[in-house]
Formats: sequence, structure tokens, C-alpha cells
Amino acid sequence: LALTGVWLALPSFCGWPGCLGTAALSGQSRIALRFRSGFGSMGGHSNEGSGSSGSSDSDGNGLGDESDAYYDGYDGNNLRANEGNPNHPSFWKKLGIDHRPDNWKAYVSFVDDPIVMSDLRRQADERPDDWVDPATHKRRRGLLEFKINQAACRSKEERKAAGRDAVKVVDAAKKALGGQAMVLKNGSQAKKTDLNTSDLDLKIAGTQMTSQTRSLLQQELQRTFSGKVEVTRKGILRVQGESGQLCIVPMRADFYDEEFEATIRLGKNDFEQKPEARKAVRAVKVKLQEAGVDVKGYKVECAVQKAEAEYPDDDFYDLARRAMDLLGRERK
Ligand SMILES: *[C@@H]1O[C@H](CO)[C@@H](O)[C@H](O)[C@H]1NC(C)=O
Ligand SMILES: CC(=O)N[C@H]1CO[C@H](CO)[C@@H](O)[C@@H]1O
Repeated sequence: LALTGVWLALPSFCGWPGCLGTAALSGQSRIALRFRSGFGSMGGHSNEGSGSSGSSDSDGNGLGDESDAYYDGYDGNNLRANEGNPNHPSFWKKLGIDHRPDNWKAYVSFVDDPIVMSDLRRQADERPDDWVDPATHKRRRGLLEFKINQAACRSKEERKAAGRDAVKVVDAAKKALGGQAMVLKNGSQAKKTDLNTSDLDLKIAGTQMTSQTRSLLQQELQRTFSGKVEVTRKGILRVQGESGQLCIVPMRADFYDEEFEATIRLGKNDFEQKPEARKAVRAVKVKLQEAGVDVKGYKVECAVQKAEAEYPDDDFYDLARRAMDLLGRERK
């Protein structure tokens, strides 16, 4: 495969204006509301019993599926049974304690002790609404990790198809732009923040593109990807390849607006030394995909970056939750 250079990265480029912070995230409040509620079951309380079992799954995000198994065969809809079962949060809720205590077994024999109970009540009150006990957190984290690995996985055939697509682009670029043109793999695939449904971003370096040379390249691409090549609003080429959508992005072009040009040149891999943040990006993408919501990859990356800057010690799971909140809040 004739891809050269260091494989650095930027988010997906098709229609991509760059990491522009708050402004870039506005205007999608409807979506935000949907996935905020969807994320409730990833870190929220809808799985914690309280007679509302199943509510998390109505979002279609699937992460609530294990809750019944977790409570060892207790029927999630049977509030009375749950209230008699100290393993279940409903038991504690009935005592006015909003979360099942961490070491609940130790407290079972103290349920009649007003001092102990009021202390537990106070502790539970001080917890954030989305607090979950460590065991639940760990289990959900593991489940999400499994999903991420699955959603990021490409079959050998798919990888080969992407390789064939890239070779065709390299050939077309050489023919249309001359030997000095280089095709570089950029974007979420290079960055490892992609899912198996992500676009393949290919950058053209070594030449300054004009609308004329872009037309040449477009014609050349038409030969191999006939009828499936278009120019986007930002002036980049979008191709429906064998492996999915390809975004072909000149590194320098005289038709870019200043802002777009700046973001393209900026390109550095912010996720290189940050495996948790990288995984968080994929986690958020998985959640959005499950909710059937389409959000640009760069927005997800920006949100995770922001969360990571503020909470550098968070694991991917917490970063993903914060990023979801950020995306939600900023869409108002
Ligand atoms: C691609 O991701 C989906 C989940 O989003 C998964 O079901 C599928 O198996 C993945 N493809 C491959 C080849 O693993
Ligand atoms: C933004 C961007 O395009 N990032 C990188 C893509 O790949 C080339 C070559 O490796 C890098 O120089 C860019 O910084």
C-alpha cells in the first residue's frame, strides 16, 4: 500500500469545520436530549431498581440489559419483592436511602437503628445523582469496553477493501496531480478513535490544490469510482468507496476558507498518548450510534478533549459520560 508519511490524525473531514469549541457544538439540542437520557443507564440510576426497571432500555441503548441478572433473579417489576431484598436498591429506598450502601450487607442488621440509618441517609444524599456503586460501575465499564472493541473491529475483508480504495486514490492523485502529490492517511482511523462505520480520511500533501486541479482529480477518481464522487461545501472530495465513505482532503488549497485551512494545518494527534480519551471517543460514538444519532466525529473528539483537560485522571468511562454531558449542555 503506497501510503506514505507518519500517520497522524485529525477527526473525520467530510464537512468538517474543525474543533471550534462551543460554537461548533450548537444547534442540535433535540439530539442532545435524546442521548442524555440514553446515557443515564451508562452511569445513571435507572438501573438501580426503584421499581422503574426497564426504563433505561426504552432508550434503546442496551446498557441496561444486565440489571435484572445482577439482582439475582429478583423480578425487576416486582417492587414488593425488591423492597424485601436488601441486595436491591428498592429496599434502601424504602428506608429513605437513595442509593444502596456500598457495604450494604454490614448494614442489614441495623435497619432498625435510627442513628445508623440517618447516617446512611446523609451519605446517600451527598452523592451525586448519577452515583453508582463500584461493582456496578465496573460491570458497566466492562460491558461498554466489550462493545467498543466490537464496534471498532473491522474484518480482514473490510480492511482489504479500504486498502484497495486507498490504492485507487493514490493512483488517481498521481495521475491528476503529478508525482509530487502524496496521499496520507489521516483522521479517526489513523487516530484510533474510529468505529468500523467511520469514514476513511485521506489527505493530499505535496501540492497546492486549485479548483482546476481538483477537477482533474475528480475526473480521475470518476474513472474508478464512477458516479460516486462529489465536492463538498468546504471544497473537499467525497467518494463512495468499496469500503465506505472516503474523504479526500488537500492539505493546502486556494479554495479553502481561512478557518478551515487553519484547522487542517493544525493537525496533530491529541490522542496519541491518551488511550483512555481515545477509548472515550469510541465509547461516545458507540452510544450515539446505538441511539441512532448522527454527530460529527470531531464534535465528539472536542467534547472528550475538553472533559479530559478538566479531569485528566478519569478513566474512559467517566470521560465518556462527561463528554456526553458536555455535548448535551452545549447544544442548548
Ligand atoms: C462492526 O461493528 C458492529 C457493531 O457496531 C459489530 O456488530 C460488527 O461485528 C463489527 N464488524 C466486524 C467486522 O467486526
Ligand atoms: C491534520 C493532519 O492532517 N494531520 C496529519 C496528517 O498526516 C500528515 C503526514 O503524516 C501530517 O503531517 C499531518 O499533520
